[in-house]
Amino acid sequence: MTSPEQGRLAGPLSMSVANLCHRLQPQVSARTAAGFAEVLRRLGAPLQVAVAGRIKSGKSTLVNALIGRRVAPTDIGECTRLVTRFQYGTVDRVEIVFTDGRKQVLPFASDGMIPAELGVDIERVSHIEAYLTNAVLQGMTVIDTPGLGSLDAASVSRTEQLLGAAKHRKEEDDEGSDELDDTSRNAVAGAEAVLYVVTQGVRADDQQALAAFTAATASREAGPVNAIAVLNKADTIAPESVEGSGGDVWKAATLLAEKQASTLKPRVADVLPVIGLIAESAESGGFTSADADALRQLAELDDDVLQTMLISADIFTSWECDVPAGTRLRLLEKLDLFGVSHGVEAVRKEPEITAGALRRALLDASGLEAVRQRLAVVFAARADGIKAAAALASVTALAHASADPAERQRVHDAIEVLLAKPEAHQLRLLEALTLVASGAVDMPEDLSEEVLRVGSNADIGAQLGKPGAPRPELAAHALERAGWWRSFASFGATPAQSRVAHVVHRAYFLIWQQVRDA
Ligand SMILES: Nc1nc2c(ncn2[C@@H]2O[C@H](COP(=O)(O)OP(=O)(O)OP(=O)(O)O)[C@@H](O)[C@H]2O)c(=O)[nH]1
Ligand SMILES: [Mg+2]
Repeated sequence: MTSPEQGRLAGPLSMSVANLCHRLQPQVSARTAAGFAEVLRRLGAPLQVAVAGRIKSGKSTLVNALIGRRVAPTDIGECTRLVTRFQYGTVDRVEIVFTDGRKQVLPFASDGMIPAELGVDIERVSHIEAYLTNAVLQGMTVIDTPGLGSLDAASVSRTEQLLGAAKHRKEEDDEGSDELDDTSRNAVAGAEAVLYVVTQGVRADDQQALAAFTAATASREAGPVNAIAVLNKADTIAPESVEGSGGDVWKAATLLAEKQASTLKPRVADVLPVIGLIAESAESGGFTSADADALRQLAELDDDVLQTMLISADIFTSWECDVPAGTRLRLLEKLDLFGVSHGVEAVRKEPEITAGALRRALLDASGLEAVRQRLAVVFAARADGIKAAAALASVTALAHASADPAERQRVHDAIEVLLAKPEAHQLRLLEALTLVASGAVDMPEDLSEEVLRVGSNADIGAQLGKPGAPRPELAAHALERAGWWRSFASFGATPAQSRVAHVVHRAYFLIWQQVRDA
């Protein structure tokens, strides 16, 4: 089958789901067929990653850092109350999408950002679509969301709707129309993965939002498969408040993040500390050579003086010194006190350091690289499974919503056939992975690690823990592990472990077949 979206499908399972939709389309009602068309469109699009979290947790700042461009308004303005989707486009363009489906082009502000104020009635705005040429967006669509826990009920409901938590607001009265009704729209509109932003305190509504998301994104318990969390604003943590930090900010952040990970379990696998503000400045061109010069000037100051200035933002900007107050304010906005202090240290260690190397040092200090890597491993490697699972959930929901029992049956039968295919095994593997990662099924640590390795990598060498090994060795190893897991499933495992073990056994078996036939 050839359709435009298939060239970009995430993998074999997405391909099977796409084929299912194509095949069924002529056999179902116009309304269901319209839903399938939407499912197909989404299957072919990059993974939809929502950046979610409490108000002012630094979501938009992190979005800018990830895209590598300061484009999402931060701090104030109407836009922080709206959902903005950043997707790849061949020309930079921003559109306001209204609730009635109408669209209006929105010119960029003079600083290249999406204007903070839209100049339209915000009550009638559904969301903003930003098409950008940045290459990162070819791999994923990033969705900036308004803060949860804000006082503004409208923006909360916009986010919850996007995350799939919305109640179906009204029953549709347009029976027979080809338009998607709310049920279908919600079924196909939910984000597929979430980057959850928390700051120092994890509260009840953080848990709630994550729970709502995981419940909505997959027909099965999804958990750590499609959610990762970051502890943002790591620079603002007072190390004295964290036992065992030894006064080190990053160590304190790491310890705190570990604690939060246990609180947020099983919704997320772990929590990575990050400093979004520094990452944004380093990645989006915000940190300039003039800023590097200013850091060099500050590095010349007497250390006692500098340490005093770094006690608070007020002292830093109001202290009498040779670096102009305006310059200091600018540094503070881009790096905050921790970033300034870190930058000065880098200069002192290496007085000849270039602006580029300084930018690189700041980026390293921000923790963004680890977040990117995690995104790549967790989301990119699992995109096929995640997208296919989301698409199947939508297809199921569309069938459920259908008034025709024969149509419902036809769709369910087709799904059954699909689930029996070898490529559908990765859905079961994702499920097993979730059970193990969340601790719902207890496994000895080395076995847990093995399950995670097999389930989290796209490359066979990496799945087998033997990257780059020759094929015969990979085949032999896969076969050996397949046998081991089969006997573990039969002897020595608890019933829950046994179910996981069967899935892992089959995963190894399929890997063995693949390597053997390659
Ligand atoms: N010190 C520090 N400040 C940060 C960091 N990340 C963001 N900020 C600041 O926090 C404020 C809020 O950042 P935003 O990115 O607008 O937060 P948001 O979560 O998008 O806010 P809403 O959309 O209004 O909910 C801004 O002043 C940022 O500069 C960080 O890592 N460290
Ligand atoms: Mg925001």
